[in-house]
Amino acid sequence: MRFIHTADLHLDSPFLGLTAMPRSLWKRIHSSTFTAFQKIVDDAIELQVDFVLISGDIYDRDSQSIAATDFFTRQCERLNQAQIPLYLLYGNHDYQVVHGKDGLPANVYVFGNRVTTTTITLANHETVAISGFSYDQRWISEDPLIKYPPKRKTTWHIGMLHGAVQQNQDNHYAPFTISELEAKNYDYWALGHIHKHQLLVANPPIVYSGNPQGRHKNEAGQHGYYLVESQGNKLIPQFKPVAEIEWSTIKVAAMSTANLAELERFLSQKVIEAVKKTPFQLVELLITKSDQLSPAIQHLLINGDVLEHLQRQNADNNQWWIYNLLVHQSNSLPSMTDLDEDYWQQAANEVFVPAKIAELTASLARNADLASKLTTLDLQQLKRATTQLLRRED
Ligand SMILES: [Mn+2]
Repeated sequence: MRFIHTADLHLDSPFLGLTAMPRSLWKRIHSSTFTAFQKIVDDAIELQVDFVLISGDIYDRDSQSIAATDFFTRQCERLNQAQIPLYLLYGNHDYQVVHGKDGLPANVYVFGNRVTTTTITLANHETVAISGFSYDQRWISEDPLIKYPPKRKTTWHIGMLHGAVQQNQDNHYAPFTISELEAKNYDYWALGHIHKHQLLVANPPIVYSGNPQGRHKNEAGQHGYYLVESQGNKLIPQFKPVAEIEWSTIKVAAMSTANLAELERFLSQKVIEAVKKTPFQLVELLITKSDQLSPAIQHLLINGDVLEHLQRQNADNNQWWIYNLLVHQSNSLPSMTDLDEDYWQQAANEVFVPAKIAELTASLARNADLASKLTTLDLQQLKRATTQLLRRED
């Protein structure tokens, strides 16, 4: 058996806040959520997978654009032509009351608003049960796991779920615990909601596919989907990058100079040396040790002139674009925008809860003593220390 697990397509994401870039680049960025999914469908057809799973947030907004629904229907039709079934559910971004399959082609199975289980028989006669549900409202605060059935007597059983691990507070996204998922004895959990791809558990796999295309700098690094293949009685996920555009940060210690042109040449050169060649990189340039520069140059760094010069000087290359330039004064923590601060708070709320810490420490430290010490630490203290660590300059 071979299938694709993806989620969080966020089709038609607006990419707010990116300005002053060449029109062709803007178009490429703006269509990147579409391009990434198109590539997944290309791969599904080329690899002749048995089926495709999408674990929620197909659309970025609950009021979907016509461009997005048209595009998605066309891609489903391509899979239909290739006789590849597609199983999908809606998440907190595209929640809706599900009535049938809403004009999607015959190969598409849309999970309704209650947990249901559907079964498919593959060409090799293996049977696969797939369980899941769609959000009918933005928030689902109850633990959905009680509604998922125990493992069926099929060859494989896969759980699909859009949600987040239970926390102390703000459990709005179908809160669950990892042990609850494990207790179902399924062969694979195809999760959606968290945009960073990761295996919560390796075997049997409990997997966030992440979103196939990062949408802002907090979604840096590689984005793609998981290709899952059976080996004996196990399912093995393999990450496949597809993102058209990757967000990255390049940190450069300022050189000591009073000459603006020289500084700009130096910065361009540093970016060229550090930048990844593929895919296209949206670079945030982080300048440290700026106190070595004259006040006049520091001013030009901060007021945006240097960024504008660098953008103009490097406008022709088709591998990267500097979309932002930040200056760090020595000994200060990098500042965060309000948006970043929101994401930080959201992530921190999810991480700094006793259950999560216990889970993390248990896997980090097989030493029970150390684990118990870590779990008795004051959470606020731990949060402060981690914030310092994550925001420090090097
Ligand atoms: Mn999402």
